[in-house]
Amino acid sequence: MESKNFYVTTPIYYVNDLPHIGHVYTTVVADVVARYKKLMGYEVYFLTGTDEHGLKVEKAAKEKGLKPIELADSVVENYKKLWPKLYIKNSDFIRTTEERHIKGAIALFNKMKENGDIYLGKYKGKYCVSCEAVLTEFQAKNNKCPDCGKPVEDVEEESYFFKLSKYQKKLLEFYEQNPDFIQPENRRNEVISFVKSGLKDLSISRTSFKWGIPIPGDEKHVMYVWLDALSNYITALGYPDDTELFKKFWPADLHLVGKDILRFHAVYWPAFLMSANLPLPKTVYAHGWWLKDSGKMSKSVGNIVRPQYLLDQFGADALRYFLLREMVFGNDCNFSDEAFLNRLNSDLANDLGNLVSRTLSMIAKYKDGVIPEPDRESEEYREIESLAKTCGVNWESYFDTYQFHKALSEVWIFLNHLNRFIVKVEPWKLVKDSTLARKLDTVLYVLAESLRLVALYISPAMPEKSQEIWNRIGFNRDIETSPITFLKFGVLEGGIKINAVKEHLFPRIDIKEYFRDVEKNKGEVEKVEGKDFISIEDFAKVQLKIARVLEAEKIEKSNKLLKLQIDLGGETRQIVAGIARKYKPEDLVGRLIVVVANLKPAKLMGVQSNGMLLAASGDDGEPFILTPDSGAKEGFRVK
Ligand code: ME8
Repeated sequence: MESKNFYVTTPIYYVNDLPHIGHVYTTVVADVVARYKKLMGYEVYFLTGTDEHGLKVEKAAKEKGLKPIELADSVVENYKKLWPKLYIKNSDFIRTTEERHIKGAIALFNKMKENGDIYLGKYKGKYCVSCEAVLTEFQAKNNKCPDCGKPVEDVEEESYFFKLSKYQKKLLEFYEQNPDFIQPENRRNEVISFVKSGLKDLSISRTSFKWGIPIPGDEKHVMYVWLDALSNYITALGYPDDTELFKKFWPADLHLVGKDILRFHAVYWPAFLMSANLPLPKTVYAHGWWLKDSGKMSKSVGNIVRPQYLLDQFGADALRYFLLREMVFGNDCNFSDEAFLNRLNSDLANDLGNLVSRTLSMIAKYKDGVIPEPDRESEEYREIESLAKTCGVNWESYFDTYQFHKALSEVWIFLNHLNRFIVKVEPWKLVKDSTLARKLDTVLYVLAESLRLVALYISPAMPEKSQEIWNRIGFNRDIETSPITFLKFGVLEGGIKINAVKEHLFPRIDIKEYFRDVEKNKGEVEKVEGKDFISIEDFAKVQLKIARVLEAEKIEKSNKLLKLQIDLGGETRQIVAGIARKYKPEDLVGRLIVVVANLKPAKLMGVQSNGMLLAASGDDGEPFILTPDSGAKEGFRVK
């Protein structure tokens, strides 16, 4: 019988940089797979974490005047705070600086050594710090890394070596016998030709820097960061101890990686495991790159997409949906705000959001908000039941083969059928003819039941909004722990009361207005980030004043903005502030704040703003309002 456990991992991310859209992508995909498998009855273990050792992190810390562990501690916080905001529910988060990991990585090294696969030698060659990759002279043509294009360093030092060459034949046999091990197919072929071209023994220790796990018995060496990092997938399960977790979840079912690090996972990692007599993971899936303006994102170009802004503006589900729907899993994909907003407006606001609104408003209007009992033998019932079945079968097979964009597009095919079905049956006409009452009941029921199913189908991708749909149709169950039997059409029972909510599930975004706001924000950010000093006269041009909040309310269609009426000492003004994610309107009324009183008036999301509230901004954009010391009064100037 097929085992009902599933172990999925993401790469562990370097702590030299803050999370960006690429890290978000892999982790969202892992979360979606984990949620899907849970829905299908699996017990799931989902691991992510951070890769904290190595020269790259050591150098980044030095540049910032920090100890490596200080840099790691602060960056890790960003990851740990970001994941819950994206509804990412990992089972564990491993850091390679944790004792449990270090102990496991050393045990793996010792095991490989015990089995005769590690020897001491001399390493002379090239090293790419950015990729933390050992390269041959041939690979590093013109002293550049073949993967990232950055300059490489010359290295010559004593080093421990792993007998990778010994595993060339075994690896090729393994790939042959396990065609699903490396996916997608084109990447598999690349790896196979790489291995066929000849494997050299791998240098797995360094003596020229200190930030790493010391080699047992020869502590001037630190462990090669990739041996250290890859072992996280087993150390998190308790390796080398014979833990329940290890027994249950190793070997991993799915290692998700970006194409940049496939070689490490599909060549080195299985060879290390073979050497330690451990079973090999079932699949390593390499996805493509998110590109910006069709080019690679990079810090030096300054085109890295950080998720925080999109997340704040449009919520986790919109971002998750976009990432999954837009990218063909395995291929590269361009990231653009236009594409994001178009998906939001057309797929989420129009196709899905409108269907929810239309269905529920008809049930509210024609049936007093109670879902009617259908005629399960009728033509309408059968028609929609059969469409739902087709959708379900395709959805499952696409999910099982990790074709997320296709799985979602199947659901949208179904949604479009439902929208056309409403136009065809014209419920607004049925309601006028009492002989057609039964037909109207069936039509309304099948629409509500389809929404219940659609919500379940999209729940791995959109955990928040799918639950919201269930709540709105009055199916007050926890979608995350939904039993597999709920994936059948006809589960909803007539007689339940819907929760008529007026707010749109996904408000439409005015794209032109959005770009106007973004342009303006960009200008402000550039000004603030400019490194030039300003004179006291320049500063004096900014009128900072104390104000008291008189009224506060949310701005419709925005997750981020609040409209405030403030008292500036005799003068009442309206301003708009981007603090809604953290502060509730009622908590602000009566508070003293600091505002820029002479800022040029502007419109944000169509609402007039005559000043700007001051707030400190955390690493991930979280706002912290500034408040004056007690005794300060409305209208006081801040200088
Ligand atoms: O490589 N598009 O960490 P890392 C899509 N620590 N995905 C992207 C991306 C992009 N533009 N940029 C990054 C490391 N990624 C090692 C891993 S694992 C034992 C050690 C994603 O912080 C993608 O998953 O450089 C890639 O593999 C990962 O981030 C690299 O993260």
